[in-house]
Amino acid sequence: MKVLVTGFEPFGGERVNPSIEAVKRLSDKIAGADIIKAEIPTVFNKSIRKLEKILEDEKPDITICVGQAGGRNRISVERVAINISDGRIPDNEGYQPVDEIIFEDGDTAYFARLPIKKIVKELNDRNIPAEVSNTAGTYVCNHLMYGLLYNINKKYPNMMGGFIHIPFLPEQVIDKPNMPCMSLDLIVEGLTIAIEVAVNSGQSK
Ligand code: PCA
Repeated sequence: MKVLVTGFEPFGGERVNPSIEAVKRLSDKIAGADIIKAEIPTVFNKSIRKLEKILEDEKPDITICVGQAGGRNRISVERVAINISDGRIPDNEGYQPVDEIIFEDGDTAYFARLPIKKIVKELNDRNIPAEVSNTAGTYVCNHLMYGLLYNINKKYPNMMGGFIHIPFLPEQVIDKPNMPCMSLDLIVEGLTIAIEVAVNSGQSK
């Protein structure tokens, strides 16, 4: 089994993005599955095009995209992606869409194709704070999650896939009093557990 895991480049004035830092540190094999890692630009449209190219080349069985959700205090396993982009800030190439449809022929929303509740339960059972989140926002993370699920629905019906948001790293909140954070080690452990649960549920199908 092959699992693609993606992280984003830093954006919004941050020097790091915990998502790519954590993805880089994942083992190359988890629960017997080969782990393929990729960095995605924090740019509307280009992000989906890069993901589509990797899906074409690698044909993974499971794809999990990871992004930073500054302000959240736990690992958030996203339930749904919506067919709209509305940038609070410009992306890394200066583009800021307002209420833009992502795919004209796509559904209004797609649900994650991951065992989201099982993942959250396993994380919490192993003392890692986690939740199901009902919104991935309207910025590049929702955009990429929507692009992934659109491709799964249109082209790869047997692929599992979804999105996980993670908090800031401790080093990012030094200048942000009262802002939650999570250590890189705990994030890596959490993503590893999420992948294990997904791989095991994929094998039992
Ligand atoms: N987080 C952003 C985009 C890239 C990232 O890591 C988001 O939540 O939309």
